[in-house]
Amino acid sequence: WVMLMCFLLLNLEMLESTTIMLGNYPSVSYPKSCKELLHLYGCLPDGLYFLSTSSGTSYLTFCDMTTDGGGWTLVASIHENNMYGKCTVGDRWSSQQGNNENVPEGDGNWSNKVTFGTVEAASSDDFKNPGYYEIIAEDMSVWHVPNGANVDNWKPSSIFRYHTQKNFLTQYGGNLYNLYKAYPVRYNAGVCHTNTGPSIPIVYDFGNDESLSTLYGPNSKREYEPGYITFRAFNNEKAALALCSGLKPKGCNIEHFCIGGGGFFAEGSGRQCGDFAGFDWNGYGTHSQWSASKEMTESVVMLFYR
Ligand code: 3S6
Ligand code: CA
Ligand code: CA
Ligand code: CA
Repeated sequence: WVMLMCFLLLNLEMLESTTIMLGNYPSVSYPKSCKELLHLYGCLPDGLYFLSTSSGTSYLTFCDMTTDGGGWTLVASIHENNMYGKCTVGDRWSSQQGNNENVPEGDGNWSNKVTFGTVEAASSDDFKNPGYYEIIAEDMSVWHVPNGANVDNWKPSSIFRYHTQKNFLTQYGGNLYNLYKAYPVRYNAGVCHTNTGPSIPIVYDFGNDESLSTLYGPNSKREYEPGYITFRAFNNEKAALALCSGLKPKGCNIEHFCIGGGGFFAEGSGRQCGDFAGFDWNGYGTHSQWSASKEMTESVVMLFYR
């Protein structure tokens, strides 16, 4: 039944947006999230759709309409454009202003309303849309997608995918914008262990506990517990890291397996400042000691809300 309905609905191509007349000026508004959109139509394929904010901004983004019932809105991607550039151009999720103790929050994008990028380029550059701060969501899904992959290949080519399932975002203001207001990604705003933000259990959609150890370095394996997503943690030198994907830190050398961050990393004279911090500590893509694998280093981290 569901399959048949799905087929019929998709073939009707009944996707139309609502047109509201404001005086003589036509203004178009779309659903606020992929979840709302899916509820309107019952069944839709994965792909690009228009959404609107409450203030009337329309934007195109990707909806995962199938994983675990679908309704997942892509709100951000974290892309490392130059692993050798340490807090240089393109390090929007840490700092583009150099490793600098006087700029402890770096670019501040985890907790502001600055948007950047386009959905079509979300695997080739950083992406952040208004949904990041506008949508009130309950759960998150994360995809690690090879750099440069085309939209249709994002899901099939992902090297790691998972989601949360217990509405954790409700406790943190419904989105990452509010979560990071409460847990600032700022150098020296806390210390390792004591001030670690929430660690939320995950359900794997592609990959497992073991595949994490093929993505992060062998030394890192001793410093984390797989099966979680962790928000805002500090390393040994009080550098703030924004997101630890797939794990909960146990040790304090988290710069090798957590991403995003503030604007200052004390260890190694800034050798670990940037969107993928210290993923290349023991060489680029070597997967030896603390270094992540080449496939992890060259994959973008996509964040979805539902
Ligand atoms: C298993 C080797 C530990 O070596 C340490 O890692 C070394 O003392 C530090 O300089 C280095 C980094 O802090 C790793 O993050
Ligand atoms: Ca960089
Ligand atoms: Ca970047
Ligand atoms: Ca370290």
